[in-house]
Amino acid sequence: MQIDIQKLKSGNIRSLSKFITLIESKKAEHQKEAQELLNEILPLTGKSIRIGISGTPGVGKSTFIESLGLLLINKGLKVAVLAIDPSSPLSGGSLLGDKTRMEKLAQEKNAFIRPTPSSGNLGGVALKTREVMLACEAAGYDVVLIETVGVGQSEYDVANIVDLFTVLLLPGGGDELQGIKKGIIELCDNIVINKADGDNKQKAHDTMVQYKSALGVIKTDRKIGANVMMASALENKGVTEYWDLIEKIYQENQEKIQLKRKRQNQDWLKKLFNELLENRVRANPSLQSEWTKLNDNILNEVETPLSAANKLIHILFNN
Ligand SMILES: Nc1nc2c(ncn2[C@@H]2O[C@H](COP(=O)(O)OP(=O)(O)O)[C@@H](O)[C@H]2O)c(=O)[nH]1
Ligand SMILES: [Mg+2]
Repeated sequence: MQIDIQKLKSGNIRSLSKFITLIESKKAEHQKEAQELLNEILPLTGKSIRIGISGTPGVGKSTFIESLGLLLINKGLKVAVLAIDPSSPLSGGSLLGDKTRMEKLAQEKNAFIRPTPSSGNLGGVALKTREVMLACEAAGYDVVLIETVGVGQSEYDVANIVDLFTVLLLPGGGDELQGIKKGIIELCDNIVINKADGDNKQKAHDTMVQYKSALGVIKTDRKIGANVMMASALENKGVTEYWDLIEKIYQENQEKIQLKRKRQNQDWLKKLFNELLENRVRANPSLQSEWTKLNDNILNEVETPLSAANKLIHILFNN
């Protein structure tokens, strides 16, 4: 596939779309080509603000992203929205009232909205999303917003490709009620109590106060911010305040953000090495037959697990 990097760099949508198709292709030759191109564009990447937006389905992620996106466009910024495809079987099909299409934002020429496949092979959901994010950065997007599906392991993976991770919550209701794992709250940088409108305003305020005290006790060096605010994505309230806060966090934490990105890269290297190794192990027939034999030995208690594991390593590395 012919992709002109100069054109990509100038923000040509056709080149960007072609590049993304290449990144998402399952064909080995395309993957190789995509990796070569990604290496080539690396110097053009890293300049965007990378934000993950998470929260249970229906909480208002897409509506919030659309409001935020329009705000950013008005500020003269180019915005890419990568939505982990909610219509996939993984998330149980699309939901009633889903605003995934973000119709108003989609009409803006400085907005690029793209669903990313939610079933990944290598690296899970987030690897492809990360590569698409890099392609968008090379094409000059200033902000990349990633909408997650709101459930499961993919949340953790997405948190590990963005600079700041925001969780949207509904007014009232405990964590379990909202289907939010405690771990997600622990790794997020911002909590936004959405739908703080109509009869829900007071409830939203109470929820905000509760989470403020909960966040205060969580300390981890992976977090950059720790703040809780209210918003109404529907009425476009609190969105400006949210962005002001993000900008402030960026200005004050440049070093931390760069360090976080380096750590993420190292985590990815480790994760991908382990996955590739496992794939090779699975594809190695002599190892597989030996594995079955040694497994029997262990079950029959004629050999220790360490002795068996060492034999497998010998086969794998020929020594
Ligand atoms: N009242 C109210 N409704 C909202 C708000 N944000 C989103 N919604 C509605 O909630 C439903 C789900 O929104 P959507 O953005 O698709 O949620 P997502 O699944 O998290 O992406 C839609 O009917 C929205 O109109 C809000 O701030 N206030
Ligand atoms: Mg959505």
